[in-house]
Amino acid sequence: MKITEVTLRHMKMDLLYPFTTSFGTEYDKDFILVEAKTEDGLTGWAENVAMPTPYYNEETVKTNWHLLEDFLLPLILNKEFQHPDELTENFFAHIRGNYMAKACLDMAAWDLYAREQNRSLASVLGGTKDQIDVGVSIGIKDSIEETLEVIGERLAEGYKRFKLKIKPGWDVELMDKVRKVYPNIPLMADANSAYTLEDIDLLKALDDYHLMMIEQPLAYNDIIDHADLQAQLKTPICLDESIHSFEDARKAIKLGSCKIINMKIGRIGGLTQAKKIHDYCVEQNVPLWCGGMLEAGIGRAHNIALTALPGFTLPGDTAGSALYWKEDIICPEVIVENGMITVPTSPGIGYEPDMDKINKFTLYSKTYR
Ligand code: OSB
Ligand code: MG
Repeated sequence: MKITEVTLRHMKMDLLYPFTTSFGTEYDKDFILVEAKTEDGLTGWAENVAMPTPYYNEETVKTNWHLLEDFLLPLILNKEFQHPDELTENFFAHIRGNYMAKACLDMAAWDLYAREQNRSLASVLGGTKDQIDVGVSIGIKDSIEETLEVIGERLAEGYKRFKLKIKPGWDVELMDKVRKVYPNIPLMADANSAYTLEDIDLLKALDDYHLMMIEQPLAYNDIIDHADLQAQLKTPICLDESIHSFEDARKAIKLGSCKIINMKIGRIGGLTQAKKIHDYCVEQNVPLWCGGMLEAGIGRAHNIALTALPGFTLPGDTAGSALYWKEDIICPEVIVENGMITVPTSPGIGYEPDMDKINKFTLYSKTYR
């Protein structure tokens, strides 16, 4: 297969509701959409998940455009490859870091590879599920009452796991009040690196609320202090920000820095690397779930396909389109029914890109040949 043309689009879509984490508030989604064409006339799609600001990780929309235009696209355009594994394992192997930039081309190549065989992306990745369980990530609100209301709505919609964003001052009291109203829901917290080991007493206090896990409590680049913390906590630690590669996952598991991993395709450099981490976690008995980056429909479609793999044993952050967008960029939208999404079986990502919507939300585009 040979990719002969790639169009990058700088997209901007308003979020229906602002999303607040310990590192900031998002009001809209500003991202790069990738459309890759082959010499045989196939089209593959992917979303880049770098954010406009370097607050979640160090990559941004601008650094990703730079990496794509000046380094990554010249390495793949008009180059023959047999399998999408070759992108990250071969063409990009000498480029350090920049996982989100690499991931979006890997994902477009996987979509093309599936379409070439007339198979769904889930099936070519080794997916075994017809349906996947879905959880929801609930941002920091103005009040605990408002949070309780949102949990109630999501519960009624069928969501199977409730992740609450926490930060210093929005943690123990929040969990205490939520557990008084909802003693048994599958509940977890995500700190996005808002604490240090000096907060050990507070983090231990969270052990009283039988949380499924606490996600990334300590520094975004740490696996040493997390191991120390895990040894003192009953609640399993799940790592998000700290895991960029198979090697990071192997070392974190070896050190006991986490008991669960949040897989984000963008953060770890694409689907080839995601499969490697998946297989290792299955071997090591480490539960996995698929995280989200507030993707629009095309990014979500990749997350849904990956979640069909058997090692994704916990509900992921793949909530339906209706929680983010007035209009999504795929047809049909991502629908969550009884807390589940049906994994599409049509070729590639399995959702049709909606060109009218895509054009409507495009600020700027450029085609590379
Ligand atoms: O830490 O998982 C995170 C969104 C943006 C950046 C980081 C994170 C998140 C989410 C939202 O939690 C998950 C989603 O609904 O897509
Ligand atoms: Mg997280």
